[in-house]
Amino acid sequence: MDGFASQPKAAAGRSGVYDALIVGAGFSGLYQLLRLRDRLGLAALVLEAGDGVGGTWYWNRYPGARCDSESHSYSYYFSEELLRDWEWSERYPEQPEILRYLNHVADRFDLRRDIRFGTRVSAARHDEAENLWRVTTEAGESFAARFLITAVGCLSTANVPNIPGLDEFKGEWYHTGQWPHGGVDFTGKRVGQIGTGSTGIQAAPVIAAQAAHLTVFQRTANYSVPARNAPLSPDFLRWSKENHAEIRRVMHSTTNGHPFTISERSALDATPEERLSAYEAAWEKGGLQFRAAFRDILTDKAANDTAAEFIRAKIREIVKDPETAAKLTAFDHPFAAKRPPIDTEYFETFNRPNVSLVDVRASPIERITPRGIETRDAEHELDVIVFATGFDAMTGPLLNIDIRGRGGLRLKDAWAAGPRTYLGLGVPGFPNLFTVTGPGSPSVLCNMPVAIEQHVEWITGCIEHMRKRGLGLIEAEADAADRWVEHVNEAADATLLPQASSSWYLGANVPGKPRVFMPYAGGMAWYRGICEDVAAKGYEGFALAD
Ligand code: N01
Repeated sequence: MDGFASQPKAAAGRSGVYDALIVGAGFSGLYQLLRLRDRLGLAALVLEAGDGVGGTWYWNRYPGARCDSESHSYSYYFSEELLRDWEWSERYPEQPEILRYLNHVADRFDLRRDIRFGTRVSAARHDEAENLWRVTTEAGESFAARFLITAVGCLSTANVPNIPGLDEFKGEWYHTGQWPHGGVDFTGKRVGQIGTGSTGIQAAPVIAAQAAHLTVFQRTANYSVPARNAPLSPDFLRWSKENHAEIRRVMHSTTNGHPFTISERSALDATPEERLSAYEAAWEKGGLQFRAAFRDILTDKAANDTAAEFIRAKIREIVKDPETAAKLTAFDHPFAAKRPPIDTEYFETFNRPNVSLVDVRASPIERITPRGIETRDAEHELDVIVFATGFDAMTGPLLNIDIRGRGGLRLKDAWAAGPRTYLGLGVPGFPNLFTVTGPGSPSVLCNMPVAIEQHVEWITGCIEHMRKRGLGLIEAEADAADRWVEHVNEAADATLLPQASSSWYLGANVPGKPRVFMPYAGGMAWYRGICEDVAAKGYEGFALAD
């Protein structure tokens, strides 16, 4: 095939050669399919491991699973009709409601007919002679396409720590990211939960309300701010429907793609009284916007200390047992240097008589026994273990597929020292591969739908550009990727984010994973400008060919 002339749909079906294969039917994959198929008229197919749409939200069904972005911003903004159709019920959308939303999108735009469910991609190889990606699935099926677009999510590869003895545990165990679809009944059970990240902080209060006893195993004390979830009022719903353009404008103008702006004031310029009053107001308001109370919370350690101290004092006020409060506030990193959770009565949960906290930094988990979890100092008898232990983030879902580029180069080898991309969109040595929200893009530091829409639209624009010019090949240049990786590091170093040594942003939660700061911390709005500029300059930093 020379150049790039779209396959007629029926021809693609017969020959098995598509214009584009998209891996994953979550927020990214659904929108990518819609753009390529309905806007460019391409033959595109989505391959999805699950039996339904939803991606991350298809798998993460753990108790309390809810998004930390506010509902009215956790939506696609590409369609006014879709925005008008859909009504969220609460300030933060709960997992079942997000799944209903994504199913609604799939139905409304008739996407299912181009999605193959129950199809897990195991390998993808670039065939240089034919300039095609050849994709194989776990079941042994083969597909081919000019473009391969990964829409595999950033937090989709469950990280179950390798603790000796798990095989011998007589009870049940679950990872929050692979939760049984029928749910888990904790009634009368002694439950142990390992992990106190965003997931664990959402799950613990809900599990505690049902279980006979909950033991939370905490390795790193985590900050959290009340979410203040509540039903959305008719006034708010009306306001948000009448102000889509303005909400979109704010989301597109800010660092994190959320519908609120960050204060222009320094925490250090405020008097102690002004600071306290700003933090009190932010605490009352709740949610991720707490960190927007001052502009330098994420860039200046002294400013950050003021926020950390405020939260520490709040936790001490809430938690009645001083020893438990001390464990919960023994922070080893600046506030929000790890992704800051928001919660519904997380700290209050430790006042319940059926909840206890084990500090596994002081008394590490040594093994899992048939009866429970053994730490250095005690054996905790359990009926259920919940691993809220996070994900092999960002690179995990990509490296789980055996992706091979030019000359058989394995992505695993190309990234042995850490991910190396250009804009988080392209990888040198891997022509015609696009990575939606890939490492090196703002992705997880941004309200995800905002990051996803920008990537999908950029990729679509790029393919359209190639088609108009009869070009069939695009590949990130090695020196452009080197410069980008350097810039990603500089952007991270300008913040306090790399100071959280156990953060998954750095890959530090997975033993043996290279410690490289993966997401782009320079801000979504800034990044969007860079991508637009690259496109305006004829895709500068990418090599294009027939
Ligand atoms: O995972 P995490 P998560 N022994 O990696 C602990 C998004 N998210 O699923 O900090 C003992 O943050 C680990 O301890 P430590 C969000 O972006 C979004 O909670 O490494 N403990 C930590 O406490 C979030 O950041 C929503 O010392 C072990 C926890 O497990 C991301 O997903 C909701 C351990 C893992 O925390 C990941 O969050 C939920 C071990 N061997 C999540 N291994 C939304 O609202 C790990 N831990 C959209």
